[in-house]
Amino acid sequence: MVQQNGNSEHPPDPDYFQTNPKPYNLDRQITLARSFIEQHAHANSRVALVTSGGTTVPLENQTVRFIDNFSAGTRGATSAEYFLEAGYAVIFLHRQFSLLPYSRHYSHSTNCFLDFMTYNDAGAVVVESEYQQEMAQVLSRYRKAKEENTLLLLPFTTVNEYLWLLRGLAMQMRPLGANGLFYLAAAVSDFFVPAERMVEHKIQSSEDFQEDLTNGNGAKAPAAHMEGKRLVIDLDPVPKFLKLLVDGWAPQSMIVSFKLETDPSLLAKKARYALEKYSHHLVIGNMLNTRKWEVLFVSADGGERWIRVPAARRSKSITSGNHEDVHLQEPAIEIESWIVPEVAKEHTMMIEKTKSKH
Ligand code: 9Z3
Repeated sequence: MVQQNGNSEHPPDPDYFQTNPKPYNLDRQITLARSFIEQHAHANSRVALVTSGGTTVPLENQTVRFIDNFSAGTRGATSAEYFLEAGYAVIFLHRQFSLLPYSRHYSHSTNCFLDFMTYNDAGAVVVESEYQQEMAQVLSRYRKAKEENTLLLLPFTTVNEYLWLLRGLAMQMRPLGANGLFYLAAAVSDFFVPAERMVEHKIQSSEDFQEDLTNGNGAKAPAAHMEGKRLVIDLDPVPKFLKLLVDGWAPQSMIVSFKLETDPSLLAKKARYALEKYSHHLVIGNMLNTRKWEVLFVSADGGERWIRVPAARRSKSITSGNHEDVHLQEPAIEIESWIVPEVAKEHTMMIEKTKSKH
């Protein structure tokens, strides 16, 4: 049953969903998710909701300008493949046009996808021989996911779309109980422009066109406006959705969040802080510059451990100038191939614990 606001067992949803508009295609996306989840719940399979890519914060209703969050979608798309390999069905909630499972091997690459192609003697387009073997493997895994209907792709762009979708999907996943897993790799905006403070039209940079700064209802100061030649942006905090997810939307699922930092002295502290604040199961900390080589697992049982892929392929290069620039080549192993089995193992333990309670 869908949790209603005001239920005394759980904190009510904040005003957020009353005051920020439901995305026009939400119902269609939730309907797709419902039948996907029903199929896998019926088979008693595990379902992972993998979030991926960055959310945007539009500055105008008819959006020309927006603020973006860093994420190519590599963590999410790569992890989704390993979850599928581990037997999970995957709902892939991703930033539109960011990396996707399987196609990631050929999109966004330094090679254009046409560089993987050639002509055979008969003039037909075929895959270059050097890519044949790897592409055959990727293709077979992709086809298996399609045939078995184990991968559902759902796109978002704005933080508002993301939050509505996350809430809607969490409610649909409830019947899965402990078989549900949330793997929150998306880079979600911490600040946003609430609908009531969003201007309708493109903000004019020219002082000659700045007369109308109201948002139409005149009630609240617009979040972005020009002061002379300066653009001033004043953002609200995004509600702490992780708290809502853990306590209200998906209390029985396993919840894994990622913590992104750039200052190494803060990573462990901030990851532990998040875990204690939201009381979920696992925080995976990563640094912007080393995220493909190492991650820090911080668990609810107090444990902290680094997972590092072999350092043999690391190289240091000295740039001209006085400072040393650490240049990291692609790692030899995809770190997600180690992260995901660890997460799945912890998920198994959680499921066992839940079973033994009943
Ligand atoms: C991450 O930390 C992801 O691992 C990355 C992946 C965004 C670094 P890429 O897609 O990058 O491989 O290029 N995601 C979580 C980021 C985030 O917004 N976390 C919130 C926080 O740090 C908590 S949910 O406060």
